[in-house]
Amino acid sequence: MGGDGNTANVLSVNADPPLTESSATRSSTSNWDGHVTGYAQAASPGLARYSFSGGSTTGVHTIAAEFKGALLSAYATWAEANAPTTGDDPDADEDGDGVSNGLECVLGGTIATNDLDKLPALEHDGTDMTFTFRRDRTSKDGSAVPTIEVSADLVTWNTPPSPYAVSDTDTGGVINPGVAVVENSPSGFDTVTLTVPMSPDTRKFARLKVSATP
Ligand SMILES: [Ca+2]
Ligand SMILES: [Ca+2]
Repeated sequence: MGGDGNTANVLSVNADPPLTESSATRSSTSNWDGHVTGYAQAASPGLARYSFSGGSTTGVHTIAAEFKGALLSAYATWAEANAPTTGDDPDADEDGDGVSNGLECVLGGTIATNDLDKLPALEHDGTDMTFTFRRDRTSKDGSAVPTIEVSADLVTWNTPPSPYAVSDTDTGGVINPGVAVVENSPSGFDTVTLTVPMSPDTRKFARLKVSATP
């Protein structure tokens, strides 16, 4: 948010994301009584303009203005804090830790941490393949959607029933084949586990994809 075209009598604020509601009040106690004469939400998104009249232009006065913007999506909120230069590209890797921005949003990564250890874990027990990761619960607003893809040869992916959708809500126990979600376990995260029988394949692979909307 920054000033735009300010003059002695006009305060303009250009906000990104656009303002949805604004108000201005005087916080000094004397000269500004009655001097906030107008407020206009300009046609250009996010531009709010407050007009003032009269009063001394030599004194120091404080005007308190409150601005309320549209809520950022989960991905946009993550990117604003953790990918200031590459956030528009969910496939980019802002901090170079080997985990893409979209994946970091879902896995709870940050720009300040190496998040390789948050990538999914793959195990085979001879009967089943399990693929597990923890989803940051703050990512669940549809702006960063995880799916799990399975392959028997690392060449051909997504032979049905792959890809597997990941439920936003608790699925209540093990699903085989399919994706089980245990909400808020551990706190702040959902534990997501895909379980699929190995048969009839001798090898099986899985990977996590995130479709993120900047
Ligand atoms: Ca990264
Ligand atoms: Ca990181």
